[in-house]
Amino acid sequence: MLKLWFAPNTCARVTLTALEEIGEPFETGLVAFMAGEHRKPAYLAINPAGKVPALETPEGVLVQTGAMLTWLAETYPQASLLPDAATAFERAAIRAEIFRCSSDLHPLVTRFVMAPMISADPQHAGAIREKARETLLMQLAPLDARLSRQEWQGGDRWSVLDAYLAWIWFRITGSGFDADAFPAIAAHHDRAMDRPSAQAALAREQAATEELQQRGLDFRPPFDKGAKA
Ligand SMILES: N[C@@H](CCC(=O)N[C@@H](CS)C(=O)NCC(=O)O)C(=O)O
Repeated sequence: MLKLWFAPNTCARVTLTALEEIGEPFETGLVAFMAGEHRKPAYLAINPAGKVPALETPEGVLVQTGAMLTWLAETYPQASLLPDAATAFERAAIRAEIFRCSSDLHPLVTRFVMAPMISADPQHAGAIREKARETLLMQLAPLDARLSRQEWQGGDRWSVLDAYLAWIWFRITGSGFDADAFPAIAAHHDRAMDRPSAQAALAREQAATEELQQRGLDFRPPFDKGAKA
């Protein structure tokens, strides 16, 4: 059986949503950041990078959200996790959207949300956050334009690309990014979170959050505004 290592509110939500969308039974393992579990040998044996998510599969452990999503999409084609693609170019264009989320947007999310953790000098946090905000404005503009013309990232059908963008939007608006700047992305986020697989992922996160709270290990990022998921 598949096992996803995760923590609530993190990018692991995207893979969690993909697994819920597939609908096959899977296990989860909760990583308590506040207890430093992601830096302890037991978890480093699963992902030596000390990050979530990590997916245990019958063939071995997969790390990197984009790798997990493409593996799940190929392994469970009936779930149609990614947009249809008939040619090598179309498949590459879909990977470009995954890389956009994992390589361009996610690092900006980290800088915007976790600015005090990026530099050893706390005085740099404001500048880091502002630069990330400016770059996010530039990078999200074409996505807002696209989503004002079409319902989903891939066209007229939901895919995990939508779950990925919805997580990015949740994270930055939860940290004070102006949601009014991109009304089409804001509306897309709400559509994406209405999906039963997204709601099921949130329910698992909620249970994990309650477990962490009971252990006194609930994690809130520095600029958390408590945005709705
Ligand atoms: N490129 C990785 C990024 C994973 C990542 O940065 N995960 C964050 C949570 S969103 C994490 O585990 N951070 C803890 C740390 O870096 O100490 C992916 O796409 O899966």
